[in-house]
Amino acid sequence: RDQKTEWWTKSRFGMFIHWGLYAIPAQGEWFMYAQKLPVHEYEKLAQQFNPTAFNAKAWVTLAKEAGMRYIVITAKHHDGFAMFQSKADPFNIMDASPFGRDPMKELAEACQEAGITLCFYYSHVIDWHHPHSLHKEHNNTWDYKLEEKRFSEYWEGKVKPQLRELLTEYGKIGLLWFDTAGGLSEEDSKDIVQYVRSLQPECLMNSRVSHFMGMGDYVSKGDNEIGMSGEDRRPWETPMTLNQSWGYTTRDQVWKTAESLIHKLVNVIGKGGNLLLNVGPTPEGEIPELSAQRLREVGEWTHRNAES
Ligand code: JFZ
Repeated sequence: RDQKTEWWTKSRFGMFIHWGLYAIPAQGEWFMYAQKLPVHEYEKLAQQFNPTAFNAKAWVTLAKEAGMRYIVITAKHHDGFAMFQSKADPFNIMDASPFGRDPMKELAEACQEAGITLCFYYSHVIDWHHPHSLHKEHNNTWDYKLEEKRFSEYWEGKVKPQLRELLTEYGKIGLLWFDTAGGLSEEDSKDIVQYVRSLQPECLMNSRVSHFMGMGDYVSKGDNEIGMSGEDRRPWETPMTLNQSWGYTTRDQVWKTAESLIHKLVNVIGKGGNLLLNVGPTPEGEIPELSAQRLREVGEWTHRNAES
């Protein structure tokens, strides 16, 4: 276990990216659920999604400038929209939007070139688009009836095939960042871990893959939660945002200062953890300039103080 996670604990600092259709309404990644937007309405966002300013190299360069060594990007968030080419489900960026490019492919290439490890966030339990996804609390109950759900149709028909795509079409993936596993059975939890192992044995998984104890290769703490030194027997990380949301929003304008970010980074790393710091790119495909600036300021500090 130690050897397997070594690249990751050594990396210390990563870039989290929440990017998807929800960038268009610009009210965060829970927009569809908050508005109880019908699937056929939400799908219209895909027809509008054309992030022509997206430049994988620019994002990767920014991560490097910030001193980050890996990137975790939302390949699919709770809205069910795949930000990659998927044969398993047509609700994906290649088939449902006019963009005609696969940003995950472009990021994989840019990361490879720059020596940054690419990782995917994949919402394996919550999926508001799929009729058969089933979560303990946060389901799309406005389009679908809970009693008509057949979870295995979602699990075998979308989740596993899409994970196979992500683990076979984009080269070596550093880790899969799972989330919100509420209601996932122990059997299905073990199944998904086994499945990922069978496709990429070296790929790490975070603890949010399952609510059953001790699963995954390392612990994801709560948002902005900084662990006590020595508290965790396993490697751990703190996921954190620059403001107060994950997906792009125009509403939340409470930004952490560069100074406070550096304090948090030092605090986390000093206690032996990793910091996964989030940006929410715009619908045009750009990391907002204010966020980029903050990351560069943090980077100036990390580069000045890095031992190697
Ligand atoms: C989840 C997602 O619902 C959210 O949209 C975002 O992707 C975030 C990174 O993860 O939200 C959570 C999940 C768990 C905690 C907090 C927010 N937690 O354990 O504190």
